[in-house]
Amino acid sequence: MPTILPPPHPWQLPESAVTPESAFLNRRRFLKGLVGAGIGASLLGCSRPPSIEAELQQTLGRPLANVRQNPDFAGVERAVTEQAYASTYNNFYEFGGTKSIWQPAQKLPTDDWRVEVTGLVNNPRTYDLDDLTQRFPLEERIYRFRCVEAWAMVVPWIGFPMNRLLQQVDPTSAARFVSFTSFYEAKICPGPAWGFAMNLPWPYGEGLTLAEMANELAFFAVGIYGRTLPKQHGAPLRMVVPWKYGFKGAKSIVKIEFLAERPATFWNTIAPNEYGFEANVNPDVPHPRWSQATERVVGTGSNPAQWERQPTRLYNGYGEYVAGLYG
Ligand SMILES: Nc1nc2c(c(=O)[nH]1)N[C@H]1C(S)=C(S)[C@@H](COP(=O)(O)O)O[C@H]1N2
Ligand SMILES: [Mo]
Repeated sequence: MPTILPPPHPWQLPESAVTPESAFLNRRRFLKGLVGAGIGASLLGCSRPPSIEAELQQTLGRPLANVRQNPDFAGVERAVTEQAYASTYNNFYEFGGTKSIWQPAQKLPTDDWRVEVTGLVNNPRTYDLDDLTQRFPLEERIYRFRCVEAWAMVVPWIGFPMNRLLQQVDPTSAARFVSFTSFYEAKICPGPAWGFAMNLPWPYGEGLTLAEMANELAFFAVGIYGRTLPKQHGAPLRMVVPWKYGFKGAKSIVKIEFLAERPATFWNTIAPNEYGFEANVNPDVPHPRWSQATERVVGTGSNPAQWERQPTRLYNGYGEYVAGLYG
């Protein structure tokens, strides 16, 4: 790795440099009670509207109707993360290299979104958003979420299993891998400040094996907290692969391609020794520069540096669904 390469994640910065503590205190104080989890959560319950509240609220999507709560994923052993945290503490490097990209990400253009499904499939096709949300019944799933940087959340996603789309496009027998490509336009996406000296491998892309995509946990999200996805979460369509580190979940997907060979992916291209292709959550496999044995639970206190630490779980706690895919 060249020495000029700054951190792809702000791992060595003190937390206070990434997310000013005062901002969190303010959000905590003003947004507590504003945002709840789940279908139909009211976002209007707060009597005092400071600017951050109004501004965050403007980033939220429209309420989604006809969403079934999937009883198999109705909750985990932890509380759902408050949206005031989840929707203001994000990774979306197209819009900057810090956790605080929720405002810059509003530049993402989402009108007339199209997703092209192509490659080794019998029924290639391009979907618009209505196709996706009307063709595939929407369900809510509460999933654990684990970033490779060792922070974790619990997120109420709304969307549909990847398996549904898989059945519809019908991969050929030659298909072994799937690549997922995020939106990118250089004039809209400044990238991280440290990226100026590097030719980053845009657009952001991720990949799965066909078997991983077919697993019942693999999910396409079009919503979160009862509404369509805000831009900072990867509107209007993003991947959710809860047994893998968060970077595997590409945001704002424009293309899905079925392939015979493993695709190149964004972080794996930048630093293959730090970001494997498989990237299953595993407490016993440390990142080269930090332990993965524990994780910080986002929102468990006003100071991110003091967020509660909990043990990391193999496959992020989803071994019963996915262990059979490996080994
Ligand atoms: N296109 C794109 N997708 C992305 C990223 C990104 O920078 N660009 N960051 C990834 C990482 S590292 C994480 S942890 C999750 C964060 O998702 P969230 O902000 O919705 O919590 O998005 C993933 N998907
Ligand atoms: Mo991440």
